[in-house]
Amino acid sequence: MKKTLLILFTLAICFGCNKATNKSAERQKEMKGVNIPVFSSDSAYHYIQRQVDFGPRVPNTKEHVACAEYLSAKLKEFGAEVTEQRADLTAFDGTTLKAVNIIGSFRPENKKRILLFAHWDSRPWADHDPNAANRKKPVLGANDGASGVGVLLEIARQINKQQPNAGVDIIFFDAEDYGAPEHLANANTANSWCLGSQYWARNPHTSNYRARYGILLDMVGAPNATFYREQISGYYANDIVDKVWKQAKNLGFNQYFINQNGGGVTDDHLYINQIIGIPSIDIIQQDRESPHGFGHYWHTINDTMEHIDKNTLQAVGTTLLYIIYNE
Ligand code: AHN
Ligand code: ZN
Repeated sequence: MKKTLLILFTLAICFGCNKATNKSAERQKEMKGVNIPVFSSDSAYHYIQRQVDFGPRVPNTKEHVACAEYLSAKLKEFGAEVTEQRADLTAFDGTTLKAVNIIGSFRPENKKRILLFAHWDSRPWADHDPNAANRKKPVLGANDGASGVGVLLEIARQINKQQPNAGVDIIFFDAEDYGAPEHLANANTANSWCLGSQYWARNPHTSNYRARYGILLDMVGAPNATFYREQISGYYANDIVDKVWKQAKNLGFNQYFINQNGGGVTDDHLYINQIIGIPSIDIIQQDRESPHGFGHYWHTINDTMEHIDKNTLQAVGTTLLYIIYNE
C-alpha cells in the first residue's frame, strides 16, 4: 500500500514537472516567435519548371512578356503589394531593352524590412557553349535565373500563410544577364550586367527606401551546389554572411554553404551595395573546378531542369526561412 502510494506520488511529480517543462518550452518558442514555416522544394521546383516552360526569358521577346505576367500574378496571389517597374534600358550594344523589375512587398508599412532578390531574365546568348554553333542561341536559364526566383516564390507563398515580424520585399530584377560577351569585354562593358538592379538602385519603388539588409539568390538549384562566402558580400555585409552561413550549418546544410572564401562576382548585389547602400550578400554557386568558376553548363544551352535538384532548393529555402522568421 505504502509502496503504491509512493509510486503514484513520484509519478504525479514527474508528470507535473514534465508538463511544466513543456509549457516553458512552448512559451520560449512563442516569445522568440520561432514558429518557422516548412519550405516545400516540390513547390519551388514547380515554379522553376513553369518559368522554363515559357522558353528563354530574353528581354524584347514575347516569352519574356508572358513570364513577367506570370511572376507578377503569383506575387499578387500570395498577397504581396506588387509594383511592375518598367524602364527602357540601354544595353552595351545600344539595344533598347523593354525591362520590368517585379517587386512584391509584404507589410509595406513596416519600417523594419528585409530585401530578397534574384534575376528573372535569361541570357540571350549561350556564349560559353562548347559547341560554337550554339553560341548565338539563347540560354534556357533553369539554374541561371529561374532557380532563385522559384525559391523566392515559395518563400512568398509561406509568408502569405504566416507573416514574419519584419516586412519583406521580394524583387525579381530584369536585364541582369544581357552583359557583353567575354570576347567583347573591355573596361566600358563592366557595367553592362545587372541593368535592372542598377536602375532600381537609382530609382527605388518607394522614396527613401530602406532595408536592414539584402540577400541575392543566383544559381541556387544545382545538385551538390557549393556556396562559398562571395567576396563582395564579405566586403559590404560580412555580418550577414556570418549569420546565413552559421544558420545553414546549424541546420546541417554545411555541405552546401561552405565556410570558406570564394571569388568576387559582379552580380545584382554589387549595385544594391554601391548605389543604394543596402548591405547585401550573394548566395551563388561557385565551382572551383570549372574554368569560369560556375557550373559547367553555365551560359550554355544545357542550363536545363536536369541540373535542378530539390535537395539544394530545400537547403537554400529552409536556411532563408530561418533567417527571415528569426528577424
Ligand atoms: C559575370 O559574369 C561578370 N557575372 C556573373 C553574373 C551572372 C551572370 N550571374 C548569372 N549570370
Ligand atoms: Zn547568367
